[in-house]
Parts: sequence; C-alpha cells; structure tokens
Amino acid sequence: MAKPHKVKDLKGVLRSDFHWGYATAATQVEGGWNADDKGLSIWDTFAHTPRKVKDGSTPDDAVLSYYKYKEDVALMKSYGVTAYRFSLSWSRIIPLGGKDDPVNEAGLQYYENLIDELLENGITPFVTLFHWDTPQALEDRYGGMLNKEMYTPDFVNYARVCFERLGDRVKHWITYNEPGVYTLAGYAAGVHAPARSSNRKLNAEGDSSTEPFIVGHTELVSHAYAVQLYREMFQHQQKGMIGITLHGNYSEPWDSDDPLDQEAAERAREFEIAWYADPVYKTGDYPASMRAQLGDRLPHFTAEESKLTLGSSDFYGMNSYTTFFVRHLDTPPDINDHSGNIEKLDTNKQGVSRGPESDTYWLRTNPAGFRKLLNWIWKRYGIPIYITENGTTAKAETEPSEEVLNDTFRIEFFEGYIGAVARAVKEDGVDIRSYFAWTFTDNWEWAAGYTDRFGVTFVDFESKDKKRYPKKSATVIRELFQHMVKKE
Ligand code: GBH
Repeated sequence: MAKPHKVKDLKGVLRSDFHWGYATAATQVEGGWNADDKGLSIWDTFAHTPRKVKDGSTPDDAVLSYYKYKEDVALMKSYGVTAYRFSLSWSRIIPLGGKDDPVNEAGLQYYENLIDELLENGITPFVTLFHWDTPQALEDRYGGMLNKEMYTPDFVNYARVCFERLGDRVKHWITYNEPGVYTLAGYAAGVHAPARSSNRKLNAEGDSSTEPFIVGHTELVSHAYAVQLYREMFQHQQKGMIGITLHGNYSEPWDSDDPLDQEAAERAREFEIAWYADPVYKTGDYPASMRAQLGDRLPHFTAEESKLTLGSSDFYGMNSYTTFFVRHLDTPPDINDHSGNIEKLDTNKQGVSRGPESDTYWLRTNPAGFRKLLNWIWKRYGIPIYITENGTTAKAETEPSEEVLNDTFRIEFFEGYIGAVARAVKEDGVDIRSYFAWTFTDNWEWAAGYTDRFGVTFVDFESKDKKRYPKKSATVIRELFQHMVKKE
C-alpha cells in the first residue's frame, strides 16, 4: 500500500459484511443504444442533438459493456470487489416505457445474464432502477416527470417487472439515482436531458422557477409507490432491501465566524440534500427553509403522499464527491435560485482552497468535508448509510502510459476518502455499510462526453473494442478494503 502508516490503526474497523466495489450507470457504459429492440431514452435524443455534448460524442457504443460484461465481471473480480452497483435501462426493458407497452425479453435477458455472471463470481448486485434515462416515448407522450399522474403508474409498472423477473437474485434495490441532480441539471440549468430551462439561449422550453420542484415531487412520490409495491408484494418472499440514493456535497461557511454564513451553509445543505431526505427520512415534508423561500412553487404533499414517502427507504443511499465554501447573499433570492440564496466559492475568507483540482471543474479533493457530511447525515437521519458513489477525475489522463496508469492523484483521493469512511465509523460511530467507488472504467460522462475520466480502468475510446487498462488505484482500493474490512 502507498502509505500504510496512515491507515494502520484502521485494521478491521469496517463490518465483516461491508459491501465494496464500483458503481456505473447504463447510459454511461452499455452501448448497444438500439440493439435488440432497445427503445430510445432522453439521453439518446440529447446526445444526438448537435452541440449538447462537449466533445460532440454520443453514448451509442459507450464502453460496450452490453457486449463485454463477462470480461468486465472477470476484471472486477480481479480487483477484489464484493459488490457491483449498476443501473437498468428502462427503455431496454420496456422500449416505450408505459404500463400498457410490451416488455422486451432481450433486454431483460441481458440483465439476467449480467446478474448471473456476478453471482457466479461471488459479487453482490446492487441495482438502480433509474439513473436519468427516461424513455423518450414517455417524454413525448405526456412530458415525462412533469406529469405525476401519468408517470407514476408507468414507473411503478416498470419497477414491478424488474422485481418480478430479477428479484429472486437481486437483494439490494435503489429506485432513483440522485433525483436532485436529474431535476436541477435537466430542468433548472437545462444542461442535461431533457434540456429544459428558462434560459432561451440554451433551451426552447422550460421554466427553471417551477419545473425542477414539480419533477422532484414526481420522483419522490413515484419512488414511494414503487417501494410500497415492493414491500407489499415482494419483500416478504424475496427478502431484499430497497431505498433511494441522494447526491450531496458538503457546504462549509465561507466565514466560519459569521452566523449568516453558518446559516447559509446549513441552508445550502437543506436545499441540496434535505429537499429529498427530509420527506423520506424525517418529516414527510420539505424543509421549512425551502418553503420559506419558494412558497407555493414548491409542491405540497397530499396526506397520502406524505405518509407513503416518510420511511420509504430502508437505508440512506449517499453519493458525494466534494465540498464547497458557501457565503450568504444580502440580496433577495432570484426566482431561479435553487441553492438557498448563497454563493459557492473555491476558497474561504482566509484564502484556504477547498482542495486540489481534479480534471472536472466542480470537483476538488476534500476528505475532511466528506467525513463531516457523513456525520451530518447520520445525526439528522440516523439510518444506516450506504455510500453508493464517490470518486474523481485526474488531470492529463490522455493515453494509457505508465505515468497515467500509476494514477497518484486518484490514489490520494481514495486514500483520503476511504480513510474518512473508516474514521467516521471508528471514531464518530457512524453506521456505514457500503462503499462504491465511481467508477469501474472510464466512460461516457453525460454532457462532458468522453472528456472526463473517472475510471480506475483506463479505456482507449479510439480502439474498436474499447480496450481496458487497469490503473493502480484499483489495486490500492483493494488493499485498503482488505485491510479495513473485518475478517469473519
Ligand atoms: C454523479 O453525479 C452521477 O451519478 C454519475 O452518473 C456521474 O458520472 C458522476 O457523478 C460523476 O460526475 O453546480 O458546479 O456544483 C454527480 C453529480 C455533478 C452534481 C456536478 C452536481 C453540478 C456542478 N454532480 N454537479 S456545480
């Protein structure tokens, strides 16, 4: 191990049944975008629209994991993982998406094959139903998640098909990946599919001041109905668990002595995280700070929705990458503000940086903030935390040279963050049960195309078969967990 002294005291501090491995998403890795009757998703449409993706690329082939899943499972096994988190492509399983539309056997067969391959290799599947790829047909039919009444039965039906066909082998379900990122990037900034916002230079339609909150509400409510279905019809027999994964960065006050900045940092955490987490884990309703700023632009839960949403996740699924400094604003909130009327900064009042720069503008290494966030979530919600994504890019990874494959920057990131996980368990008493690094291989990073490499495996995107080259971080992660997970 690179710096064993740093983690020496962390031997065996993680539970013996701790799950660790890598996370991916269907659109980012599968390819086969129209293979075997797969229907289009909003990301296929988005990527095939000129100028939407930074490098003009599409995920048509991505990294071909639709075809190379056996090779990938073997490589993952060589990395020592105990679990693998991936998402299902809804339009591969139900090409037109709706409850009365036909199921595509070939699509289901692919996921059955992948799951069987994992299980044969002793790797536990964690399956996400939705990682941003709404079937295009539902977007066209009724506006996708803008239409809660139409959308919810369609999502619940899709979930039912998955539970029925895969639930005998899948014991860890995640309904939605990062509902907040889907809403803000897709409906507030308009830089992700379905590309709606108030910014008419970028998007022909949309309203950033209302739609993100409407769509967020649809996500919560449809999640809750899918969970109700699982609990009533499947959980007893299949004995799995089900929950939701939320994204959140940590927010530190810009001036730690200024009460207004302290409040602003808490408000930022509430707008980003508690927006979804309070309804699910705490109150069955949105945080008061959001209601105060947004008024009736924030939907109201009906009594039934609230009751169903509260307690609708068996665990806290946590994705987190970085920390920002947050400063209060003295001006009234903009109509299109979604962050709690704050400013996000890279340095604090003393000029201290939020961390070393990666190859991704928003992401800087800050393991101390990660540990604080784990504590904040644990204190506020008190439910076991499953870390479902965490990772980084690194500058200048352009070819599989010896130097690039010896990815020191990424190694230091993981040593810091995985160390923070173990310390949060050992020293702070936080209940943490999984860690999935983002990600297994370099892949199609949404609107950034193939420019942002998050993998512990380098992929030669130019090569016909998307050749894989292991980076050293894969070995370091294995060594860290072999050291920290308690042996039975
Ligand atoms: C995850 O999202 C995704 O689940 C995964 O698919 C993706 O590949 C991975 O991260 C890496 O990006 O307003 O400047 O703060 C993380 C999502 C990305 C959410 C950046 C918010 C906004 C930038 N985050 N983002 S900023």
